[in-house]
Amino acid sequence: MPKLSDQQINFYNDKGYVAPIDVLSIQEANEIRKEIETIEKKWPNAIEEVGRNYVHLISPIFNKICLNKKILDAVESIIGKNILICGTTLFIKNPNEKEFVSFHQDAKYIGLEPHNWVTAWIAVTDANEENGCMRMWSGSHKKKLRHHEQNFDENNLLTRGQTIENVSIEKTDPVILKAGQMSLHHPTVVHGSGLNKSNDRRIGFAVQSYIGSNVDQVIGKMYVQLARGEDNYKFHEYSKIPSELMNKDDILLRDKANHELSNIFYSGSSKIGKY
Ligand SMILES: O=C(O)CCC(=O)C(=O)O
Repeated sequence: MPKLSDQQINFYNDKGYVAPIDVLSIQEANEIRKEIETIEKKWPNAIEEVGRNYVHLISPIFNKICLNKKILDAVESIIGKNILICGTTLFIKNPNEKEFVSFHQDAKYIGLEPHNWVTAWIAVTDANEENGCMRMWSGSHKKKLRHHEQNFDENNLLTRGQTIENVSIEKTDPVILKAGQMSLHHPTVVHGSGLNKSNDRRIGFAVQSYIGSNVDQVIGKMYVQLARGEDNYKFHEYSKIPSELMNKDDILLRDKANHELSNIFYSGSSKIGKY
């Protein structure tokens, strides 16, 4: 499928997300899982906690996904042809653990303005109601940013445990994806996800986010790559594409990028969480 159809674009504009979109083969999705599990085995902790961010700066396989033509074609339908990759995050929920993602809006603490950006959530494994797929509050992106409590729950996969209270599950749509499919979601759509009650891992790789070149970072600094088109604004510093897995120089840059990212996510907070 090349660009999104008019029907898909209308769905996104109306609901604040669109899914499922076929982007990777099952073999490609399995290759990503293998890459994750290789890193976990050879370099324990490298992609844990704050290390779950910017994995595309230390792994050519992840970097290649960010540049995938099918993904970029769909993203272009939403934000236009000048596209930067400004960050990635692995959202992993292991079986028998208690991880969840509270209902939140991405735009609340991320500092990306204006909101000409979109998050691509790529399913590395299947994501369904049993294993805690994302749930979207359809249409909630049309209202402004809401109040978020900062709960710092240890099982919450969000930095501050930022939470929009009293979202009723009935209002939300499950985003059910097969491994290799993706969803796209809007900066202000309210979304979250529950527990993984299955016997296998639920793994999502989020490009968080693809931004138009006109989008600035108003809180701190992010390291970007040009995915498509031109960057006439030059708001950001650039990172290079990694040539091998876990190259020492790439790790240093990734650590620096993560330090800057923490400054953004915890800006104004007296407490720092583990992510
Ligand atoms: O992986 C999840 O369940 C939530 C991810 C998320 O909140 C996001 O990609 O913005």
